[in-house]
Amino acid sequence: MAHELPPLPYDYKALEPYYDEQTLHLHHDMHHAAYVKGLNAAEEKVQAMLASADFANAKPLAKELAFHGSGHILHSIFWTNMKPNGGGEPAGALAGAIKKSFGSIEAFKVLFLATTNAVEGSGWGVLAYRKMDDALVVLQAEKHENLTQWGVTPVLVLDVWEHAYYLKYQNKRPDWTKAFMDHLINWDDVAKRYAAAKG
Ligand code: MN3
Repeated sequence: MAHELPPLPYDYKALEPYYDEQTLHLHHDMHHAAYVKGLNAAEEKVQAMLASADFANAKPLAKELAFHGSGHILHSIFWTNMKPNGGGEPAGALAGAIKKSFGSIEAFKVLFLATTNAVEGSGWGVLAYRKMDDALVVLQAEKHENLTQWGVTPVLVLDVWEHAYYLKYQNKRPDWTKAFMDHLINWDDVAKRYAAAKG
């Protein structure tokens, strides 16, 4: 079954002025679409490899699966992590879990933004749930797939590839990440993802 580009849960203009319509079009319609296409192509090539019993391309295909697969998954989370008139504070079980893992909501926000702003080159800031010890962890992803831990479920992701913010924010990455936290973050979606990951 081929993967499909999920539609945005809001209009392309809905996140203005903090996330501009042009960037959203390019980011969703071109960049995310390319990861979906890349993942489908890689999975087809794996099937062809299995059918042919010629495994010469096993290594590059594994890399493509990791890169395009992670790109598709992270962007699919990212769109729903934003909403018009977002921001504010988390509530309920998610707020309790954040306080347990990071001390306070404010401390989490500072850590998450510092971690995200410090990504070298293209990547993401990630808040993930780790079932092993019932903890939340803040991680970076370089590109889409490097620097993760095994066995964590991302619940909040913030894209800091230049394609995510350069048209509007240019080199001011911290302005983009602050706008995301203050005006776009959809805590209800993060809470839903946290509850699902916790199971
Ligand atoms: Mn992106």
